[in-house]
Amino acid sequence: MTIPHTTQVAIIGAGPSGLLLGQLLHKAGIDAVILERQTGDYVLGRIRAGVLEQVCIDLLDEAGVGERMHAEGLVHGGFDLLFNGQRHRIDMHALTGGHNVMVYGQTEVTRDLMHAREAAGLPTVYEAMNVQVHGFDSTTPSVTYEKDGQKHTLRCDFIAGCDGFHGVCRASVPRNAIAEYEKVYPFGWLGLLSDTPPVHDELIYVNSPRGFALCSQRSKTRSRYYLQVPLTDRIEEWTDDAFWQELKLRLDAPAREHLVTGPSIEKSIAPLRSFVTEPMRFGRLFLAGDAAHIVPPTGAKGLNLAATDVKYLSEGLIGHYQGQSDTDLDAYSDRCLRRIWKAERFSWWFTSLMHQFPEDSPITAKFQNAELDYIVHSQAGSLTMAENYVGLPLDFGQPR
Ligand code: FAS
Ligand code: PHB
Repeated sequence: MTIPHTTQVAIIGAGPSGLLLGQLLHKAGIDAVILERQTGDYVLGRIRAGVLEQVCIDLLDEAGVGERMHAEGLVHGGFDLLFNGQRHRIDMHALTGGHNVMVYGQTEVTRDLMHAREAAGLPTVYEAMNVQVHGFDSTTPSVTYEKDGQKHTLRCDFIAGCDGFHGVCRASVPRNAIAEYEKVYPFGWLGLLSDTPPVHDELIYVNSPRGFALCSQRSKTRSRYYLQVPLTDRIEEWTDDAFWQELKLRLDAPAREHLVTGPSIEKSIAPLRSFVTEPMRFGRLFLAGDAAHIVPPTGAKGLNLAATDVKYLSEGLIGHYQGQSDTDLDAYSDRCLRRIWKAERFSWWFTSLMHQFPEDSPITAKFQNAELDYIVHSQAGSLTMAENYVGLPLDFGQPR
């Protein structure tokens, strides 16, 4: 494939943000080139999110890549909270007037988007090295990169920084032009993927004196489990047997009896942080997804926030090219941040409610159990959990 040296939108990163943006722009007849530093297989090999909000599902449908998701994804109307040895179901479907979530792995979302891009013959440069962004404070930005030892320049109208938390785009913004808000949690999540049937037909979030655990899934035959572990833990220290043993110690009797263990096909430890960049626009450079914000995965918001950023950014770019109006582009950052901060607050709150913090005194566990007991026995408490988990409406709290 011949890679153009000029395009309308240069997208940095072929994760879900970059690929979804590329697909929505293509649908609107807007040219984009995606530059990705890894190989496609490497991107697919990163095991991450598992739960899609309705807003994300609708966007994937709008992008024309929802067919396999609807065929293979699992619609969940609720999830369980396990604390004090008791399991309680949050009935999201009933509480929110019919809203659900879809269990469909980020790997599959990414695969569907990659296949759609390939099928449309759209340009993606994998293993693009030393990507650098230039002139985004002018009307003629550009991106330079190296591929197979050759240096290239891509001239463009706009740059979409979809390059994740460790990307180059946010790092290229002058420090005096950006505010960064961060909270790092004193523990990590040890995740294990196994080709074993899920322990339950819905997710189980566990607050146990030994630490948080989560029983999730990817299909009826593939499960995803997480354990809270100290930041000092290394993956080499965790054998599969040690993982299953510890998980059982954090579950209730029914789950222990139903748990099917087996060899891990992936195992990794992820750090947890809350992080937000303000603003998300710098002239002709727009940050989207993990490039601009990170949530602790407890609330399953990371991928879903990325999708909303991309929705707002695609609307802004389409308005620029088709409607000759920059109103939506100018509103991009504020629209995203209004939604981002509410998801950040929910993710922080849910993380604080479910995890053991090293500095906590015994009274904190009492507070946590009291709050969980209130939530599961209060209509208002259960509703606040449910409406945040399924995702607030897109126009929630937006100025009229
Ligand atoms: P990504 O980080 O997915 O993609 C960015 C892409 O940019 C990558 O492919 C990277 O290689 C590329 N890139 C970076 N620097 C570059 C450069 N200089 N040049 C070119 N390309 C560059 N969310 C949930 O909802 N639930 C979860 O359980 C969950 N678990 C997670 C576990 C881990 C370990 C991590 C890191 C994140 C997790 N997340 C989870 C959040 C995750 O799903 C993100 O929200 C999602 O990947 C965001 O997608 P992107 O914004 O595309 O960023
Ligand atoms: C997952 O399946 O990876 C998953 C599900 C829900 C979460 C976090 C991760 O809150």
